[in-house]
Amino acid sequence: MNLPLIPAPATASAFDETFVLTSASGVVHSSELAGPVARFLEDVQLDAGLTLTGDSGIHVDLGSVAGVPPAAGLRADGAALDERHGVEVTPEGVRVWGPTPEAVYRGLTSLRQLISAQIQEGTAVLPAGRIVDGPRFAWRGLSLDVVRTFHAPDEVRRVIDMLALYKLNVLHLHLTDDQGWRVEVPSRPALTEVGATGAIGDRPGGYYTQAELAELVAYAADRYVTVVPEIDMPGHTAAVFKAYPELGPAEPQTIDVGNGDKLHLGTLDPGRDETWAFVEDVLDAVIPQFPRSAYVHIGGDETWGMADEDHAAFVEKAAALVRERGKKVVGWQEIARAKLGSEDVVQYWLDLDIDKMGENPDAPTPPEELLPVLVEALRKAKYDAPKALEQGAKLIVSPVTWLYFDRPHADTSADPSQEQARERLGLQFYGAASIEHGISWDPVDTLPGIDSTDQIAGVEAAIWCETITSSEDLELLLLPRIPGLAEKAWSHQTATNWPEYALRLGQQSPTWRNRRWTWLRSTEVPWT
Ligand code: TNX
Repeated sequence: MNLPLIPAPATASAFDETFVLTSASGVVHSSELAGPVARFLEDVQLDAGLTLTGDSGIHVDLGSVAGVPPAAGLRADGAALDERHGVEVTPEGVRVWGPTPEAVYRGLTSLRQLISAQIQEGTAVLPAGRIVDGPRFAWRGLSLDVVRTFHAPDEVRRVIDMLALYKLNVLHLHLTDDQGWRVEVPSRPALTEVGATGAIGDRPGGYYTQAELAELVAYAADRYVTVVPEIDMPGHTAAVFKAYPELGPAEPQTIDVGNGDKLHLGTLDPGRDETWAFVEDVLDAVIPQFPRSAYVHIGGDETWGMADEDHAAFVEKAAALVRERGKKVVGWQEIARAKLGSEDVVQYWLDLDIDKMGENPDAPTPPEELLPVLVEALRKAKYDAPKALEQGAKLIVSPVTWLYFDRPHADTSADPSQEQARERLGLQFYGAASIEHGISWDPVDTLPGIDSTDQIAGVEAAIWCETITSSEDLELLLLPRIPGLAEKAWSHQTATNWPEYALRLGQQSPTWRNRRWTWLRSTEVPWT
């Protein structure tokens, strides 16, 4: 059955009847569901131009759901909440139910998608049927680089809207990097006064004030999305050294990588007391700004030129400081080279196999001067995820091959005016990837050492913004890839059939048009 739903539901059955929804319809609900229902009404208006003014037709209630397995993995908010839900359409009306307001919100999200796909002149003829659904993984996210290009709060809200529409529930904000520092730390004012001023090349810098972040976190929470902060350390800290040179190397070194961007070789030094006073100040200021997140992401990636023992010492101490503050630790896969606890989470990203690169004629070639650095990084990276699993940590699956949305698009656009941006966007040395490629994999098969969903905390894509200069650029790489991420992170089916998926994907375009989102109008997808 081809319901216009992404991600595909766990179970769905259809009857030969319909229910006709018009602006005279409305939602009947109890007071504890007022939040999800208000969101739904607003979203149906924005997605489909339908204002529901009545008080009958859709019944929403708290009720238990059976028949779908519980989600595997970890929730970023640390809560034990159930997202399983049911949606039933009969000729008499629609019923949406689940054991928690969040579960009901996910069910109402399916209903939103059904309405948008069926609406014509203010009337949605919904096919009768019954959906019982729930996620495969509890952590379903997107990591957003707000450093290389600073994205204003309004743009971040658009991204949160995209995540929520596809039942994704984590926005991982990469808040700090070499090119800029984007979060306020009142005890260290130079981080934002000096460290926030730049981005890549001559792009404007910026940062989120505490008030702006509070609004973003609340906006996300209203949509059942948890914002997880990343403070990247001990590498990727050139913006820290710009603000506080005494924390950095005496002579900071860089390698030019083109496009106005540089690789920075300096790292924070775990042997210096000033380093730890700084890290504590940062954690004390940042953690309270993300009250819903049970985790702090400490980065830990690409510490070019740092001795392995120093890196491990840094990670172990930084992780201990996070745990002391009542939060759990997540970090890029390199943190697995340190001693971890079983509650720590490791984000597996580097699935490029250096030994296989020479065998593949299509494999991209990295810039010459970066080659030695990359070769060394990739050789060590092979052991990270296995080491994490050995230590009892769970993995967030974010492999470059499948989930780096800063790969160029291989699909051409049906809109010739998009072709120039398409060719310019994404890091060329990753090689271009098609939308079909993006759904041709399964999270459990991404690493030889993973043989069960129990080893996986969740699934997260990453969008790095070296090549992105505007919101349109950002959205052109995010869409239509975000629905594919949701299909892999939520849906229990381990193989997705491309022609069937492409039909469902094509049915998303009316909503995207109404929302004024930019997306790659791939010639491979039958957009409606
Ligand atoms: C590697 S992924 C990085 C980022 C870059 C990205 C480009 C990771 C943990 N570090 O600093 O932006 O590659 O795709």
